[in-house]
Amino acid sequence: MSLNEKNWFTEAYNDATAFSVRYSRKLFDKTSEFQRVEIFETDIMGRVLILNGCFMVTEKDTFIYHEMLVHPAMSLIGNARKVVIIGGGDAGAVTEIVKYPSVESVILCEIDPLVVSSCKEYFPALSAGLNDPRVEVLNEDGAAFISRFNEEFDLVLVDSTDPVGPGVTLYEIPFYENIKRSLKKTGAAVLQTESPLFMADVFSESVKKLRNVFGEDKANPYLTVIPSYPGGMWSFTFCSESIDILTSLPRDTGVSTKDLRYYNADVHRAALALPNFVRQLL
Ligand code: AAT
Repeated sequence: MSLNEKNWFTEAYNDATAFSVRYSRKLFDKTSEFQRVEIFETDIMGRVLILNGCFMVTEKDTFIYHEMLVHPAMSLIGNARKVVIIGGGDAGAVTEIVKYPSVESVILCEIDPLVVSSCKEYFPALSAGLNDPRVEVLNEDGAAFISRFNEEFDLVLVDSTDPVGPGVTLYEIPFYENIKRSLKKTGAAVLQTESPLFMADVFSESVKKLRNVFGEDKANPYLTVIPSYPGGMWSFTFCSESIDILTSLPRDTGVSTKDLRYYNADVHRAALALPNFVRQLL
């Protein structure tokens, strides 16, 4: 097989590295006021969602991302009732959250309605959680939305794009301060904080800003592996005034990890182990 054959979709990470997937069909290609949304059918990665030229979802590995975004925090909070997801218009995070019987309301605040509508059509299993009556979808800038609340939410998830275009405000200190204010004292936030290997600066800056806002020992990254994201090694950062992710144990939530494909108590513990080069970035 050669890269010169046609139908390769390539995400260029920079001038010298890229990730390519060969597709059998292009299913969708529209441009909203925020970004270009493309969906391809591929043999190996399943359907893939590309926003502005970057892989956001592949059917092959997106379960790792969404399970690791949602379940560590939900297991530690134990009885989360009110949840907000900022970004995440593919609704994969919503679909994981609605598995919890304790959840009473989920707000999905995705700036771009085109992402939600296209994913509903082309990723029906991933976005199935949108049919749950507890879920409300808002099309608004997540930074503006979260600035309006005071001690309201048990969990805020930031399932955002990289710090370009509409995603820029989601990497700034005022946004982090507003998340903290919107959380109940017993609540937590989890943010996707990029690749410590390929986006070391963004990772390092984000965690430092979060520690600045929440407290030095109250914002802690954990790691997983997402093959379709730059560098493969991926980080999330857990922030909470009252729950210490480094010492707390997962609680009984009514969701059995036997029904999940990635997350379990051993994976939870292992995800907190940080390699030396990652520690040095903090
Ligand atoms: N679930 C994995 C997919 C994503 S997509 C992130 C979403 O954030 C996009 O749909 C984008 O429209 C939305 N978004 C961007 N900026 C804002 C904003 N200011 N307010 C609300 N939503 C926003 C995450 C991929 C992770 C990175 C991969 N490299």
